[in-house]
Parts: sequence; structure tokens; C-alpha cells
Amino acid sequence: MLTTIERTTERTTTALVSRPRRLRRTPALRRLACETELRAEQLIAPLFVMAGTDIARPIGSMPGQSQWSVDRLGAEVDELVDLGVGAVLLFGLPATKDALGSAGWDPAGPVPQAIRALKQRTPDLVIIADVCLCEYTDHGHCGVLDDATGAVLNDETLPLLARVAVAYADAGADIVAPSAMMDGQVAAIRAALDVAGHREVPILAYAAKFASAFYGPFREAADSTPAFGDRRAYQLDPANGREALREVALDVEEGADMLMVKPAGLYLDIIRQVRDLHTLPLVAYQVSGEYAAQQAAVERGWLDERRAALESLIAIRRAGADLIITYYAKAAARWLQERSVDGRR
Ligand code: PB1
Repeated sequence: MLTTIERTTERTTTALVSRPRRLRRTPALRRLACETELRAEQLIAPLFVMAGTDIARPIGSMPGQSQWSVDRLGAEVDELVDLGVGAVLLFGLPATKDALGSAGWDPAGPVPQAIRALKQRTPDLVIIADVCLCEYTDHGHCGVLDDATGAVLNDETLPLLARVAVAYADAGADIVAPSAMMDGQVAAIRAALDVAGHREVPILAYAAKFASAFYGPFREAADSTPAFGDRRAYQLDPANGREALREVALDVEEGADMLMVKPAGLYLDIIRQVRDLHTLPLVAYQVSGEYAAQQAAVERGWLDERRAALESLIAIRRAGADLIITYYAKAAARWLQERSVDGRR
């Protein structure tokens, strides 16, 4: 004798029109129905290269990441290439700093040296060079300062960023990536590259880069913490989504070849809107603080490193990023390799 609840349930189940769980029943069906792909080729590994020799110095705030001298960088890059990682993004730590950041355009500096060495070792590896002054200035800001007010001078910084970009292109960089958030930086760098004979070198614009609380570990790794103040007078307010879209549109107008949103995890809405508004390749940067926060939870046993990392990367891809700059690049490429072997989803 069926009770009222059982009768009702029986009517409901027989009347069920759709059963979405049918496609989640087995790993094979889940693979078939998977909507968002994550491949090693879509990952870009940030690397810190410093002056000196025989240095592979772990970064305390970013477990698994190191500062490399050029001679020690090669073996790390070989691993990335073997794992199929799409590209590397180089940041320089110079031997000396000054108010203008002149070590940035020194052809003997760590980044040009690393570019030449890596191009010799692995000619096919895509090398992206971050273009900014903050790693090279003794005050840690991304541009030159007004002596009286301490403000970052936009127009005076542009030719210096252009010199850095040309120095990296001269060394053989495949792509330059201006991250200073100066108005007009893409146009200035494009003009300088063309005049210097680098018409074919693309620009990956850090188009929507927010004044985020999640850059701390990077600043420790790159020794680029501002000596005073902050970057809110040139990086975007996290509250301003529409302003970010205006910045992206300006970089497209100035000739950007690729666009970036940064950080990533807290800015999936911006990634989605930029994806829907523009057709250029879209890169998202999962920044140091996003990585460090997850790793801290992993170290406390609160998160499963592999599952949490891959989920965070899938989310960025699902939001619309074609490529992801991530400190998980090597680990994720390895997990993806293993998964393609054991078929786990
Ligand atoms: O991983 C990160 O936190 C990236 C930090 C990023 C590098 N482009 C900038 C963060 C900062 O504002 O210090 C560096 C600015 N040129």
C-alpha cells in the first residue's frame, strides 16, 4: 500500500522530463560532456631571473617558486617545455637600482641575458618579457617620480618603458607585456618597437590591472614593494568594472595584440565582459597572492592542492580567458599529463 508521499513521489519521478544526472553517471560520460578544456599549452609560467650566477633561491611567500640566475634558469625552463607549458613570462631582478630604473633597458641586464640564453637553448619556447620599471627603480614605483610631489609622472615614464621594451625585443623576446598601467603605454611602446625594427613583436597589454591586495608575495619575490604610498594612482580601483572596460578599449585602440585581466580569481566578471566585447587573445593572470593563499591552505591540510589548483584554473578558463599566467603552470601541466593517462576527471 503506497503512502501519500510515495504516491506523490512515484507520480513525480515518472513525470520527470529531464534527468541531467544521466550525463554525470560515469567518468567517461563526464569527459564527453565536459564544457571547458584546460591544456598545458594554455598556461604561462612567470619566472624571476636575477643578476649573478648559480642561484636558485626559493621564495618564502610562494612555495615551489624560486628566483633564478640565468645559468640556473635553463633546467627549470627545460622542464616547462617538456611538460608542454605554452610560454614563460620573465621578470628581472637587477644588481643595481636607481630613480629611473635604468637597469631595465641595460642589454646586459638579467632579462635580456635570460632571453638570449633561453632562445639559444630552446628556440621554439615563447618568451614574454614583462615591461615595467618597478623592479628597477630604487623607490619601487612603476614609473618615474615628480621630485616635489612624489607622484608617478605618466608621460615622462613612457619613453623609459619604450626603452625597456626595445631592449627586450633586441634580445629576442617574442612578446613584450607592459604592466606599468601608464596611460598611452601601448601606443608609445608600439611606436618605439616599430622604429627599432620590431614591427613583428606583439604587445600583450596588462589592460585591466587592478590595485590588488594580492600582489604582496610577488613584491617580495621581485623586491618591488613601493618605498612609499601605493599604486592606486595608476592601477585600477577594484570597485570599478566599467573603468576597466574603458582601459581595455583604449589598449585595443593603441594597438595591443593581446589583452590581460589581472588578478584573475576575483575578477571573473571582468574576464567574461572583456571576452564578450573583444576578439583579441585574452590572458588572465592568477597572481602571487592567489597562489600563496591557496598554498597556505594546502600546507594546513585544508585544501587538496591538485583539485583546488585545477578548479581555480578551470574557473578562469570558463570565464573566458584563452590563456592563464599562473605559478601553478608546471604543477598543473604535470597533473594534466597524469590525468590524460589515468582518465580521471
Ligand atoms: O604575481 C603577481 O602578484 C604579479 C604582480 C605584478 C607583476 N606584473 C605587478 C604587481 C605590483 O603592482 O607590484 C608588478 C607591477 N609591475
